[in-house]
Amino acid sequence: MPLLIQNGTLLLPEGPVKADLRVEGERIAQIGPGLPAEGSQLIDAAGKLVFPGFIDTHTHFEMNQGTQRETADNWTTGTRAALAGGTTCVLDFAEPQRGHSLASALEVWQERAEGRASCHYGFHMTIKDWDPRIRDELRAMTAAGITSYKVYMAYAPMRISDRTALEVVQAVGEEGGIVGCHCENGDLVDAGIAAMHAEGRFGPDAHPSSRPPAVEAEAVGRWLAIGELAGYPVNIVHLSTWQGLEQVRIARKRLQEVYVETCPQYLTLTGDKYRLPGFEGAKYVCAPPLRAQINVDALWEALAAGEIDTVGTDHCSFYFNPTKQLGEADFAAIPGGIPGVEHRVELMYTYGVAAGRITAHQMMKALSEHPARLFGMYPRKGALAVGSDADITILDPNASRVITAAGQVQNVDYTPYEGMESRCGIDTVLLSGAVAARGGRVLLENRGRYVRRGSAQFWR
Ligand code: DUC
Ligand code: ZN
Repeated sequence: MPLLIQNGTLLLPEGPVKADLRVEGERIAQIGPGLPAEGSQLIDAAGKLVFPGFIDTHTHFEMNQGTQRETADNWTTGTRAALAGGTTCVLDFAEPQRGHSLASALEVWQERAEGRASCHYGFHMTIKDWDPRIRDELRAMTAAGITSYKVYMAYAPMRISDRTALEVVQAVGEEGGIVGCHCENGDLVDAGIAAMHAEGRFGPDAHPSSRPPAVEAEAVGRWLAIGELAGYPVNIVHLSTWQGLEQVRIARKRLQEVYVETCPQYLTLTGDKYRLPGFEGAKYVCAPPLRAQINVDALWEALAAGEIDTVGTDHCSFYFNPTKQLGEADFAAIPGGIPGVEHRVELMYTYGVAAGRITAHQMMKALSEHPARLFGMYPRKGALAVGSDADITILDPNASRVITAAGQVQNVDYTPYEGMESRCGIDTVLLSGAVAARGGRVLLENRGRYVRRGSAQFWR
């Protein structure tokens, strides 16, 4: 039976409009005021905001940071939490083992996700090794719908040289894809950790001191130089500092095309968390680390000014007990990463839209349209438009609640957002035309499908 969403404020590509929207099968069939109700199942969206399903550009489900360091959320629990929180599609990072092919990673990730995912999904591919064999695999990756990649400037087992980064950006650019970079200078991080140890600092409060803003800003500047020399647009993942942002501004002044992602944690939390009593600070250990308030303000301003393009979570959940506690004697051994896939939409609405920092339309762009464009899914996803997939999130701006670990769907024993206010509710989530979640409760599981993505669609 067709489904009619009535009287909502629809976040269309051109702006918010009060209208109705009809879904037939898995697609949006009609948009307009006063659509006839006959023969349709009705959803009353009066007073609510109707968004194209939100896309999380950055998750790590079933990721392993070494023995006993498996993430708490797997594909079943992570995508269930995403859906409960209003996210209808996630882009997760597939990672080949060192010396293994990209195809092997794709196969593993497909196997893990297929039949278990409750929201739609695609994969970015991580490049750790670079040789003619991997280079030759890019064509097959494009055919399989993988058009985005990630390289690391930090982490000993992953980081690549600047020369390799240049070659990767060129090769992926020729394929019509985009490369994102984890911008932290790995050598300086190693030096920072060693300096903390030399000072006898082994607790979580040493974590941000070991990788200060300059470590990110230097890497952002270098990454942008690499992008400029390669002659293709590049992406920066999880930007966390105003100094890094300044590097982006310099690059854009020279007319370089660069895209930027930040995360809810860098927009809503600060580095004070690392000074919580006992080992509590470990809950917030992620890389890059949480920063001082000046960065939070700068990132919001940049989002409002259209300088930041996407907001993904970097969801990488580890149990506090026992996993984070593996680093009790040394902050450098705390598995890095925090959960967020379930709370991103509420946080962005509450601390962005309801707080007057960004508009609902800007939120739609950063969480839905831009991810779909940059990662080759637009307008099938990321738009309320006739013919687009009926992945739809209806948000109630009159609801409120307090975020707690006790009330969460994601499979982890804490949330970094414990006790924070949410000034909205995830009312109804449609996945491919079916009501899949309501009021934060998942109604339909395992309906997620792989999204075969096309070329990046650049707009800058
Ligand atoms: N940062 C984290 O904190 N965890 C996973 C990967 C990353 O870049
Ligand atoms: Zn990440």
